[in-house]
Amino acid sequence: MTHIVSAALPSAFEFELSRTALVIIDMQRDFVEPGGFGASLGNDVTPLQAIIPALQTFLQAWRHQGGCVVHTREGHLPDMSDCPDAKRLRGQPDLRIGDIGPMGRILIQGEAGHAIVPELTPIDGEIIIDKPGKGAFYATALDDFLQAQGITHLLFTGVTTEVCVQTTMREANDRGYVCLLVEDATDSYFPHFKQATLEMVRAQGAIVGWTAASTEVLSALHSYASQD
Ligand code: TIU
Repeated sequence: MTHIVSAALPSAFEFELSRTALVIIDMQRDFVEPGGFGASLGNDVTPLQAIIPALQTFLQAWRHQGGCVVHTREGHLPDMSDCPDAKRLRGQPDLRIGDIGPMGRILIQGEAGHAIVPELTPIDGEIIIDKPGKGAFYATALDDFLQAQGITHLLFTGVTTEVCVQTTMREANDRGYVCLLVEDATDSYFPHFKQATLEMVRAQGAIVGWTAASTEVLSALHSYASQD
């Protein structure tokens, strides 16, 4: 069954549900709630919470259709052996990675801040990729998992648009996946960075991928062009 997102930019985007995964990047308390990693960097994190309802609606519809779902979480082992000094020591954050904050140790696996927000909690059968980097393919089994599932197309959502989402989308593009970024299901601490990312991924005939609103993808999901 081929679904067509006619309103996608820069052109119509086609996908088959059985070969497409919804990738939800780093919807963790550490990025969207006060007291976490995002806030420690000096960001106002609350605007990011605005995408949760659209993302939740999209996730529920995708689940209902039986689509593959991948959740990612950025974070480090408690002994921080997977956190390079180049990452831990940069900048002048209020709290560094590994320091104790109001949601536990910043960006450390198993801590309260590392958890995915309750509205988007993974359910049985959905894979969770724990990643030490910004890109979800670096030092993870994501590519192997997607290959084993026969996945060729990825729908990207989550935070932040120009950091972990864009990095992962570029990694995916180079690995041969056809990518679409869901415009209202991703956000940045910097609105102009989000806008720039949307524009740069779809420029030059979708040099990195396509973009579309969640409602456009969902209406394509509920209709199809042809039946195999
Ligand atoms: N700081 C920031 O904008 N983002 C990250 O560090 N990680 C993710 O984007 N998930």
